[in-house]
Amino acid sequence: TPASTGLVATHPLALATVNSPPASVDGFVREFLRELNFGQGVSLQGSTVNDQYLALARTVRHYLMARWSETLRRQRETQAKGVAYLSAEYLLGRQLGNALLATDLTDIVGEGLAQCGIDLADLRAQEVEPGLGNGGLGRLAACFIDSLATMSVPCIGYGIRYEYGIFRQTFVEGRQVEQPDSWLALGAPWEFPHPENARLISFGGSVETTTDEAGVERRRWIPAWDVNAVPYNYMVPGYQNGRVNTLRLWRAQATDAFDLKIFNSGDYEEAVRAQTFAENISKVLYPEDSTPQGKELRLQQQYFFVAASIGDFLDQQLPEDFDLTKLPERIIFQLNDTHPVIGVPELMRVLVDERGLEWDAAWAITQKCFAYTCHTLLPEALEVWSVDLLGKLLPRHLEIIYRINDDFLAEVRERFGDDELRIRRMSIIAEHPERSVRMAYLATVAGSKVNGVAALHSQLLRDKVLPDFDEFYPGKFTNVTNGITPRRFLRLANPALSELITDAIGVGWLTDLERLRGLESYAEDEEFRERFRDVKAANKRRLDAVLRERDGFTVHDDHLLDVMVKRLHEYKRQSLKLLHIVTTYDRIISGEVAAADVTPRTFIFGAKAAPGYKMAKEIIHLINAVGSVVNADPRVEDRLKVIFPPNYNVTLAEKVIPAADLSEQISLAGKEASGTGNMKFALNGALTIGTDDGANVEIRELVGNDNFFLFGMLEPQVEELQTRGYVPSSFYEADAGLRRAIDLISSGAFSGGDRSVFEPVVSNLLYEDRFMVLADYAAYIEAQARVDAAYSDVEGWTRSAILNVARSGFFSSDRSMRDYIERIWGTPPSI
Ligand code: F58
Repeated sequence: TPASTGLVATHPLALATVNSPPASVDGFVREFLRELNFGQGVSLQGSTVNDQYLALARTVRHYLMARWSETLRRQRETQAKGVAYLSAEYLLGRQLGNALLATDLTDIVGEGLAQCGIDLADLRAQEVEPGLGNGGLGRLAACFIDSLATMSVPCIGYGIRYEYGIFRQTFVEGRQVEQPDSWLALGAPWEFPHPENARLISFGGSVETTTDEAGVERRRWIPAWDVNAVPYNYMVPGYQNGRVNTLRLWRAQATDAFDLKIFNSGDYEEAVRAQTFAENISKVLYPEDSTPQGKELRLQQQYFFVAASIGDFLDQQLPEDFDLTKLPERIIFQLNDTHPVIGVPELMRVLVDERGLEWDAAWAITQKCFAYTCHTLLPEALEVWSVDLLGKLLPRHLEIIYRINDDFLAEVRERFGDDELRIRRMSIIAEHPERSVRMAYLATVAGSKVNGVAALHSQLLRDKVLPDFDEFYPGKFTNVTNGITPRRFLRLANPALSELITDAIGVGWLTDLERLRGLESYAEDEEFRERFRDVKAANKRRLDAVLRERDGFTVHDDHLLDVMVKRLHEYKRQSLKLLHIVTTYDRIISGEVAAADVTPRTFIFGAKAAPGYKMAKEIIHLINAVGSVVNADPRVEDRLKVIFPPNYNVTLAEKVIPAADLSEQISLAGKEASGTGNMKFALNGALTIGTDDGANVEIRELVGNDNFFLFGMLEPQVEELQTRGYVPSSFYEADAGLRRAIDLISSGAFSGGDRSVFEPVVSNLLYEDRFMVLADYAAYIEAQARVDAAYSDVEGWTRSAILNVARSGFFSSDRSMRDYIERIWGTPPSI
């Protein structure tokens, strides 16, 4: 509620909610200089690039302010149903370019800055991206909130304002070394902190039974310690549509009001210790990309942001007299993976303990207010919390979870009788190896819908991961295939291609991406194909400039650019890509093929490994080692280059993807839930070499078999080989090419003759190979030969690349949002 002074405004300017600066070059320059002088406190002449960037960001923000204020006002007035997207991660990427695009100010700002003697590009380059996510899951959240704003759907994104985002990766002698990501150090011009709206979030303590005035027994949580959650608001501008939604990230701040709590709880030690560490809660993003660790701090983070968000929604976004039984008509809390699932018992606690609702009424509301998105198939990635830990940190929530489980299992018994095996399988509480809460099960029981992130993934989720639940809850499971925002990943990242597209099919495609279909006929237009190739070559030169300056790498614009960028994980199989490189290299140096007959290729890797993931780090080391040897070998000069720029992030992705010819999507079938990089490449005119996995399946269906290089086992074949018994060394024995590649690595050729260095990687492949790299090797090499042949037909390749762009409209996150609205949320777009 806005603070009121009780005075009545009479000045005409004071009557507008927000006064927008004029959208003209002069208007901009005036506003910009005002920010520089009075915001930064410097003269233009005395300003640094950082001063100028901060002043520009704040100036651009001014242009969004009126839209934001109007969006909030309208929402308060209409109380339209909206989405609260709950996500522990938002991998936003740089904000400036997107804000300029949303306000259509790029030209005015470029011109105004030029008149001040400043190059807009220099200021863009000054921005440090907020890396508040690990990879696909965090980037997906960022794409979704962009689309919702652009489609005028009411949405609040809720998350954590980590002081340190995903670590900055450096290489020391080819090995990954992590550095802290101090993204806030030079200023944070996009955020609006609101310490006055801080919320108190409690932890620990115990639960007691009390009797209320009506003589009814009620459970009451007596927490031991607490922390303030301070909201930081960020604008989420829609694309040139006058709408600005909100992203609200919470920062933990120590409270000083703990003396009384200590008194009450008597647990002095815990209270003091926890108080000291309270601020650690939003200190750093966990850099684990697939195996969640059952660390207490992580559970604290999860509860911290979810409790703050649910509380904020109920107390701040709803009218005071709101009838809570109508909550499902007003909001849907979308759970981005299991990280926010503790919100389920939290909403129950608030409704029952604080708002006095009966359990059944509260449960009926809760079940309609949540929906759950699963992002994985790896069993080790399914989050569980030990009952000990959960009970210590959130004793009342544990009780509530037990009650939910009891009621649920009673229903299961009613349907299936005392089928103890089934009951044990379906229980939210696992008994082994230790008693723990299965968060995915809790989310499935509580959620109105459960969705996977690509067609194949959703099917496997139903068939393999949660089959009992699928049987028990017909209609609960659904699919929404992921998407990517074309604003950032086509219009901003690839302005040259965007212009070419608009030249061909006119405007309008950026918010209606299926219109790219109109490009299909241009695939047959020779002049268009030439222009398309020119764009690709220009993007390679742009990448060359970026990488030269950044890391000293060069990119040739006449090489096939073969790119694998994603987190380093064994299931994604960077080592398969590596075996292809080593094989190609070996064939040349052994004289089996003439260098001149090999397609000139530059291989680009980008990948961070979780700091504790040993094997992933060994593979990074091996990629760098192979790169050093190959790049220095005159026998393959100008034919093969391997480059691995450190610290792959959204900013670098925006430069790499538009330059790529070949997109590597080579996970073991049945392991990659969806992938979203795969979509970005196709949309930017790269052809995919890929397995039948995740969203690759849908990409291939859409772009056509002839424009996609499929290889490898299908998921059922993977299953079958697993059951039959997979012996990786038998593939080594049977394939001479594979043997030579592996032997070359073992020989020490990439480790200065030291055979021990990469021994762990080699033995893992030969004797374990959980993700069947060796089994798919031959098929992969054969598919790469198809790539070479196709690439040698310049016109044919260009035709395929254009068709990839033309047929990728489906992968707009706008479409994903329409699917969520229709299949899960039931939120009407509001204007
Ligand atoms: C990814 N998951 C999937 N998890 O692997 C990918 O296939 C999918 O396209 C993407 O989600 C979006 O749906 C992923 O990125 C994480 O990073 C989690 C971070 C926190 C710990 C557990 C993994």
